[in-house]
Amino acid sequence: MTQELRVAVVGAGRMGTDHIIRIRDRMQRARITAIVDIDEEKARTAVQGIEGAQVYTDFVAALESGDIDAVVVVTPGFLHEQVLLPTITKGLPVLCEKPLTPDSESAWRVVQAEVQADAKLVQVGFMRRYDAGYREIQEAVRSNAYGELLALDCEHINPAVPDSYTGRNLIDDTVVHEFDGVRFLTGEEVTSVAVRAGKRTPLAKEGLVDPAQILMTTESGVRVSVNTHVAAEYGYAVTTRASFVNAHVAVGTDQVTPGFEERFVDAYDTEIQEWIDGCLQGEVTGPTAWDGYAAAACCEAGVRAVENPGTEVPVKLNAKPALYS
Ligand code: ISE
Repeated sequence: MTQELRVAVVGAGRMGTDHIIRIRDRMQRARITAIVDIDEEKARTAVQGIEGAQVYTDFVAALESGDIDAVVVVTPGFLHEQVLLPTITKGLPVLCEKPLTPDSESAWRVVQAEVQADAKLVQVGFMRRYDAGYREIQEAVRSNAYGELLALDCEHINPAVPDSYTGRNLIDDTVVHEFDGVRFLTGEEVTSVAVRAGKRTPLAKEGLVDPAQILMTTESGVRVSVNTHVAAEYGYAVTTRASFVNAHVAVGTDQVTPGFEERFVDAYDTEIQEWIDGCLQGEVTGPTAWDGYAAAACCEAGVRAVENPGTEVPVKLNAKPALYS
């Protein structure tokens, strides 16, 4: 068994840099041997202080270098597939920041590539599964400590979003976390999505429903609401209140941070360390390509719902391959 995982990080933007610093300074049993970015300057800046790491502008060259055991992909979502497919063919584990890919058709191609390889190599970066509060709720659901789960009421607040952010991104960049979170907490698929619009903040980006309320239903009928507000200026906040028959559990209610990096720093650290240790044992234990595909299918329904406020849109899923059972 390898004692130290040699990691290539693909993408040296905001989140890529965060993961590079995390692996460099805080993770055990891993070292970065390659940083890949089409912008060579960015990669050169990110590689500073990392002994022995090489800079690449071409991912395939890094993959073929013989110097990496695993890959972390932190490029924009529309570039994920072109990194994931050759990595799966090569048989290396890969942690892919969310979303897996921008739509369910391309996400399904990733699932099919794993089925073909007969190996679960991809882990999707749904870091909330590693958050202590989320794990507390999931444990309460699993143990039935307070009776059945009836409803989840969530807040998802961002201080600001980039100029390029659209109604589609509200769903596939922001609410994608709740789609996965709901699947994680309930152990069920989301069956439908609807969006309610209301009074807009004067700070809302043109054409954006902000705040918005995203409503979901799960297979057993758990009712979910997610209040989004992405031009909040005052900070970043993510809360979840789980209502059970005999009690409620609320998490994140007293946490307002400048951004998601601070709010989820512990979750990211746990996520990446568990991933490293799993890779060294030859297994990927976190959210799979199937989870990424299912979230993409929810996003597709969500985008239609955001375009048609008030309409309940069903989530369409292909049958789950045996690899993920
Ligand atoms: C960002 O990429 C994240 O992952 C944050 O958690 C989310 O709140 C934000 O909306 C996304 O842009």
